[in-house]
Amino acid sequence: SKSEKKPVRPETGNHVDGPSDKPLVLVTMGSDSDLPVLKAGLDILKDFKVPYALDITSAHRTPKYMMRVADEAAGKGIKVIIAAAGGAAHLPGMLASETPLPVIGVPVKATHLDGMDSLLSIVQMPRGVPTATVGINNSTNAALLAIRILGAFTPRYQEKMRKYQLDMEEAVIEKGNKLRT
Ligand code: RP5
Repeated sequence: SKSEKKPVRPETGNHVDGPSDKPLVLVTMGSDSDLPVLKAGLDILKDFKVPYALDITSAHRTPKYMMRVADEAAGKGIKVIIAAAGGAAHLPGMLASETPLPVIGVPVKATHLDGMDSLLSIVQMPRGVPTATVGINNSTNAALLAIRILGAFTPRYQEKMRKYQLDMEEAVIEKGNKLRT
């Protein structure tokens, strides 16, 4: 019957930045309700022309698929994983337990606890399984950190990061100039 039908297991990692580029960053989330929070980070990855893959891997609702994604990511050429989750936010830590890649967790404000639950679930990993953690809903910093990691061994990303920093500096100085005049 229909209710017994198992969902089709997708190929891990669909690819959004042009057919010839292999994704370097995997951006995944616990639920599609996290997607609006990830938008700012995805825009940064697009600006920096970083090929990325997007997926939904719920630690609690699709645990086997999540572990498969974590297991296969490095072999597929992924260099960094960004994982957003809210509430009992086990996704980034569980991914980090199964992949040797750096994992950056984005705590999502999703419950009555305003994201503190997600933040603490992600940041308080046991020794041995590091999971980088950015601020609540701060997918911008997750993307920028991922690009800094890529930049450590890819000069063009490091150069673009330098330019991003200089542009930011200039924008703040300009604002100060306006206030002072
Ligand atoms: C987590 O629970 C997701 O990461 C999401 O932030 C939160 C709420 O998910 P929904 O079931 O309300 O979409 O697993």
